[in-house]
Amino acid sequence: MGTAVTTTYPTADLPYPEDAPVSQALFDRAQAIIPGGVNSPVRAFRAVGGVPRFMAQGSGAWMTDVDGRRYVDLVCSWGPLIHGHAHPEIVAAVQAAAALGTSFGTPTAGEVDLAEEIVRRTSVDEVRLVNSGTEATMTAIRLARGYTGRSKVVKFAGCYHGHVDALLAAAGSGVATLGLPDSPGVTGAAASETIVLPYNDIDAVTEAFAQNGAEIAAIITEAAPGNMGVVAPRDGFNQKLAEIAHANGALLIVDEVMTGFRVSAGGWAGLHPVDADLFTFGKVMGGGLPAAAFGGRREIMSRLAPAGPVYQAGTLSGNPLACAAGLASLRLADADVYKRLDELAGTIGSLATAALSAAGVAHHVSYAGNMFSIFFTETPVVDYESAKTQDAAAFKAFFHTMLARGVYLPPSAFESWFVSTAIDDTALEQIASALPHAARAAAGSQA
Ligand code: KE4
Repeated sequence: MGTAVTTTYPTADLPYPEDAPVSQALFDRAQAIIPGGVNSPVRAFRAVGGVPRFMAQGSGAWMTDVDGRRYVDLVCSWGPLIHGHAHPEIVAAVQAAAALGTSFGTPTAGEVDLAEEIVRRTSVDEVRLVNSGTEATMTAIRLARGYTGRSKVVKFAGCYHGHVDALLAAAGSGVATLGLPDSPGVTGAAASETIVLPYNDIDAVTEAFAQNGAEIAAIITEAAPGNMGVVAPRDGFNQKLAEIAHANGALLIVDEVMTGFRVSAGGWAGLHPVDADLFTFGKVMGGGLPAAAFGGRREIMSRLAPAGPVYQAGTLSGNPLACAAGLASLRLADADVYKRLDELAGTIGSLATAALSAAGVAHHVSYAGNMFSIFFTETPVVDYESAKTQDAAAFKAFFHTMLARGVYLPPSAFESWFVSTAIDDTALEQIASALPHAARAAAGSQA
């Protein structure tokens, strides 16, 4: 039974040494029996090198690794933890649910409460709870194909919608991080049904529909992509996608797994309404436990089993502990929380650009609400091709210097940074003190 690690490295003793012996020992064991030593590729530090840090505990804005080193967390479990680690109300909700039983395989009140909270916050009529964003997007695609009777799907290069066969073409996130030429194992048949277009290019979408319109079931897009680094949609892009799809008898699926309930109470669509037919959700709505969802117009959702013929199922869908965590997280997320998340993202982005500018490092901070990332390039980044112009060596030097100085960034330049309301002045001071060193390291890598 793991025990919480007490910090043996007071933050005053920064920077941390490059080696991480306890993480290394665990990583050696893990690599013997888990492919790549991790249960999700982007955690493996492959793009930045070094030993992935095994975390022992989190508290508020901080994580402590198994070597006892504390970090301000700017990954937040890849988005879910808008209130930080081990928020007492979320922990209490999970503990109370667990004491009543961990799973029943029956309907429970908590999943109705969570579904009602999602419907209240968004434009969907109905919602189905699942266990991961991948399940949500996979099923939304199946539903769109079932509803339209068509098979082709349009996606955008650099967008990542989970490891769904049909959507692993030119995907972002870990696929981009590892530079994988798509993914072996995805059959030609699956990939042939996918049309990959450059992001933010509405003319390309118009052309694709001119050529394939009658066969296209849906367009799927990240509401505001965070998986090629953060690249906001051009003004009106998402709504134009809806117009083109609907003019051709297709559906628009807006993937809010990352943006949902993070960038506003109603996600990206809460800031920029869009006439989408289906939405997917995840991350924040699970409060750090496995929960995701998809929802949309009643006439489409009612095609889903057992109401309709499109099948989808899940042993642990609507799990009581995940619903308790998600509901607690959403109920805590009032207007002040979203205001604070926006303030923190602005503050940290400004500190980063000040440090990088002082060091003479070509870069720009790219925002989508309170999601943001730093592109080490002079090229304006509007899509995956321009995102790939960033200087990987500069990011690597920057990342490791921040890590050594107690700030945990996503170990990939093709990811979003995430803030939590638990980031207080002490945490901000740690970030602010690390940034000039990291900026100089990035500059040095370019020398
Ligand atoms: P999951 O299956 O990982 O729960 O969700 C897939 C997914 C779907 N849609 C969007 C917009 C997403 O960002 C994701 C997953 N995000 C990545 C981080 N960029 C998860 C981290 C990981 O793969 O370990």
